[in-house]
Amino acid sequence: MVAPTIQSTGTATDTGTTGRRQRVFSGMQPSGNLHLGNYLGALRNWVTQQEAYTNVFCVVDLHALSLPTDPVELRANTLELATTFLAAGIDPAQTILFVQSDVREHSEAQWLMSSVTQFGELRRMTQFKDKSDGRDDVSAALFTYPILQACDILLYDTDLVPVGEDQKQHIELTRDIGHRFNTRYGETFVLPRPDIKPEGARIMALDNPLKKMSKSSGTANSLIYLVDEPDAIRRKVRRAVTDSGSEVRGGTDKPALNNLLTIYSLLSGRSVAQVEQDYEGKGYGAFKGDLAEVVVEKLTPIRERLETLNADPDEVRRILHDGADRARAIAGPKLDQMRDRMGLGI
Ligand code: ATP
Ligand code: LTN
Repeated sequence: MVAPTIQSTGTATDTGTTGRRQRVFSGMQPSGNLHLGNYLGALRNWVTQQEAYTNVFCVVDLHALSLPTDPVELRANTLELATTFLAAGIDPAQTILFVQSDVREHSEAQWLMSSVTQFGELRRMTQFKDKSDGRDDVSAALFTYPILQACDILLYDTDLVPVGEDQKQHIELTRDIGHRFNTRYGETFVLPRPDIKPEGARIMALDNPLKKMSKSSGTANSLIYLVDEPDAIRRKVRRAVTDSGSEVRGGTDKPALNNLLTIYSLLSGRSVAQVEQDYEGKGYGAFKGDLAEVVVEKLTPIRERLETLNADPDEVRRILHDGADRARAIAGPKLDQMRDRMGLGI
């Protein structure tokens, strides 16, 4: 039994089947500093679409426990990630921003949903295969991780989930198990769609355009962090690999250039074709020099806001606690409904 098929991209004009304002949910793990891939593939879209939707964004600290974590580091990373969301433009006045473990409904819902999830479905998840790398000594949490992610999404009657390409399979699983619950116990969940933009959904490593830019498997020169100082950004862009040839023109045999052109285009607001035209006859050197400045110009305000917000962590904690209260007010009744329909409690 599989949920009805879906399109992966939603638009701000979607009204959904219920006629209510569409709800967006997304989350990120507090597993270290955010990089340009996280920003262009996910966070930037959260911010730009904020006014068109009702939004719920979450720092998924429970998910971070699926790999070995140091408690002190986890707590610091959680605060830092939430602060980065705010610095990038998430507005707590219009958006619910909270820490996953503060809303305990997620963990309870996970157990309930694990009873409608098949072992074989989890075994097919490519992120599990990548992260476990064939080893048996990984945690059971790494295996059941997608059930918790499904609960994050389903508890909030989510219509759209803005993520990068690598999360598509998890959203499909969310639909499948949500649909199975609905069929078995009665209509309870909205089935969400992934919102994956065609551009920026898979930013590649600067030193290897065949691998995605990634926190956990990246080398120092493969990624640009949102908190990188201008000089570090310039150095990394200068060292980024390019393809053979000298013309600034993308193409199927130019993975490195395609990646740099995508980054330039998304950050400058100019289309790839316009950028190619701008650099006709100018060569890689000029292009990379300007690309570095485009990145510096976009990331500097975020880094500066982050520094300001870091000076008042109690204010960030207050925003997160308020967000958790608002999240609980939605997730609580949904969990009660699940329990009731499954025959739990007397
Ligand atoms: P890890 O390598 O530890 O899995 P990550 O860098 O891939 O981490 P996540 O925390 O898994 O990042 O992802 C956060 C969000 O950023 C997700 O929506 C994911 O799809 C998106 N994302 C991650 N890497 C990229 C990338 N290279 N290009 C575009 N989007 C990305
Ligand atoms: N699995 C995601 C993080 C994540 C998430 C979510 C994303 C956890 N819960 C709910 C969207 C919606 C990741 O690894 N990036």
